[in-house]
Amino acid sequence: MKLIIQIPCFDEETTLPVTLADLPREVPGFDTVEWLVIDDGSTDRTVEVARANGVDHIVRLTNNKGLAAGFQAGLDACLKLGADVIVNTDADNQYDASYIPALVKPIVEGNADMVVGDRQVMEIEHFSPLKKMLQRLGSWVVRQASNTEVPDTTSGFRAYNREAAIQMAVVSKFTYTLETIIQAGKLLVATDHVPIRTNEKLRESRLFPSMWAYVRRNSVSIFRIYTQYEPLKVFMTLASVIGIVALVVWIRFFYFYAIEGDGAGHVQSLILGAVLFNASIVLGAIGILGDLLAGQRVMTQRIFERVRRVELQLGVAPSHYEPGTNTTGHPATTGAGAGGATGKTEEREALKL
Ligand SMILES: Nc1nc2c(ncn2[C@@H]2O[C@H](COP(=O)(O)OP(=O)(O)O)[C@@H](O)[C@H]2O)c(=O)[nH]1
Ligand SMILES: [Mg+2]
Repeated sequence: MKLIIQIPCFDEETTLPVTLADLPREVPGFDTVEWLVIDDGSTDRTVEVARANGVDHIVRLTNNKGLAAGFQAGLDACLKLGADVIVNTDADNQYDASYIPALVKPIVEGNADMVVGDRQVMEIEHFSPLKKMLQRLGSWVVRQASNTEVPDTTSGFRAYNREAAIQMAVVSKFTYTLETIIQAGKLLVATDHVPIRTNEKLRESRLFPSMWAYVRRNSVSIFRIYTQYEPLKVFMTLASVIGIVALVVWIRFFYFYAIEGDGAGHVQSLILGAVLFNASIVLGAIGILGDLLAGQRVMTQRIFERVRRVELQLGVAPSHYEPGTNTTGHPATTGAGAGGATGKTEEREALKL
């Protein structure tokens, strides 16, 4: 059994050594534990630092593509490098790496496909009350949309087994944390969570430079993801609310028209009711279209999953891959398809190109 610990990085030369120093090389249930750094177009010495600290694998994106894309590229590479389980952690050493064995335990025991580390946000001192509140609201919305019980949905400390990783297809640009949970809830992925601890803060969040950025980006993400996955619920609710207002306005008009005999003085209500009724119909139609698109998306995702399985079977090499410096104890490029040029040749042969 092989565990790969992946770390998405963007300009992390200062904190990466601290994070790597804490990572385990042995975890119960695994024969090998390897480290993979995803360098998302860093302009500092992240890659050199990663090499100097003995990482096994590097995925080096040419320019900055954002955390969600980096995360997805990492998962893909880990699968192609033959990982049975993938752990994701942050480069700023936010998560206490000594909890990795606890994080992977439900997977090793066969009770979960994906495990999310629960930071028990309410107890983190350096989180402001507003951040805690948003965190709770966001987590609640995600639980509603995903039918899972994950308490800390924005936690980046995660473990995925092969099956879970193969099924994940993140399209959000900005966050993968919320979307992967919703997908897990909708796909054949069993989700669990374990309590974990966080370390002292080493630096400010890069993803959210200010509280306002945190509020804005998280609200937009939650709204977008929720409407993407539950369009019928969102638009039908809106349509019903507006439809009811339209009815109330119309009833008011008919009251004056039929009972008081003064319809002419209340034409505005008639017009307003018609406009609202129209809006309600349009929203309902958007809900139906959204639902059709969501259905299409599930089909596309299933196809994507199968393409991935075929790729893994063929041994297609990971893209943007560079071997790291750790060669002690195991060849760094074991696993299906690893090894740059050779992998590519096999892939071409297999595809008869
Ligand atoms: N791939 C990638 N990773 C990023 C980017 N921005 C931040 N990260 C990584 O995402 C993780 C979390 O970032 P951080 O700034 O600590 O945000 P926090 O989760 O709010 O604390 C760290 O490992 C960062 O290196 C980015 O643009 N691309
Ligand atoms: Mg952080």
